[in-house]
Amino acid sequence: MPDLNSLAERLDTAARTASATTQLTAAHPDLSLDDAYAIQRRLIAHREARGERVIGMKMGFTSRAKMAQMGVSDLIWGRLTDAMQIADDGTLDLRRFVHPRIEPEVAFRLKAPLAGPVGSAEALAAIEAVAPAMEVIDSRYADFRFALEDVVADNSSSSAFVVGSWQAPFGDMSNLGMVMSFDGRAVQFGSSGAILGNPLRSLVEAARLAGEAGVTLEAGWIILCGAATNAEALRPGCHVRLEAERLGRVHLNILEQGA
Ligand code: OOG
Ligand code: MG
Repeated sequence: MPDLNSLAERLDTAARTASATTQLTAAHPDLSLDDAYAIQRRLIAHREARGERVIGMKMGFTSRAKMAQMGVSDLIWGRLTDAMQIADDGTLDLRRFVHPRIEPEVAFRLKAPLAGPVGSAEALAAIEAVAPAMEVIDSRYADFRFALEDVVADNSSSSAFVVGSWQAPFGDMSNLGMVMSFDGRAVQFGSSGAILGNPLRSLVEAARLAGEAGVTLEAGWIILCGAATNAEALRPGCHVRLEAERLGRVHLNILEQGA
């Protein structure tokens, strides 16, 4: 039986020191998905002990592009803490990460709690606001390679995120064009429809998966619905912009190395 506490500690150290570690499943091939979520919970407990606060949830592998890019085909989730949020047009120092990538997403902010099986109408009624967002993912595993259990234990690679201006949810969010650019050059483009057909569907799945784990999506929480396209490797000095139809723009500046 693997020692879940020590595995959580290993991942916490890897994240804090920006140094890659080996996949947990290499030494523990029978690690279960339940074990992986238990490790994730312990990993986040270390951060809470250092004063961080859970402010939301991220969904992963909600698009075919992401599943194909990472060779995984199950929905996963992770926890967002206040320390992970960067202000719109803020600056990020890549030295905090091992091999960070960025991806275009849609974010919801909740005005009512959600937990367990809910329908689309109930999920929509719980949304206070919607915004364009980008997630910075950084696997703590060497070469960004992992099995499903590894990535779940590693908080589903979540590392940082930036959210644009919030607005009230509107009728049809199922086919909004999204263009992510580096220094003005488009590097990824897609549609919000790539996210389970509609980002609203991702919220329904988030409530279901959270409910299975005994977690409630709380009022005020931010839910990242998952990337609409592949992730792009970040590089020093780069200016990243996401432009999303009807949702607007969100920006992130990457610090020059040595600055
Ligand atoms: C896992 C996280 C996936 C998404 O939006 O699909 C994810 C990874 O790709 O390392 O955040
Ligand atoms: Mg993501």
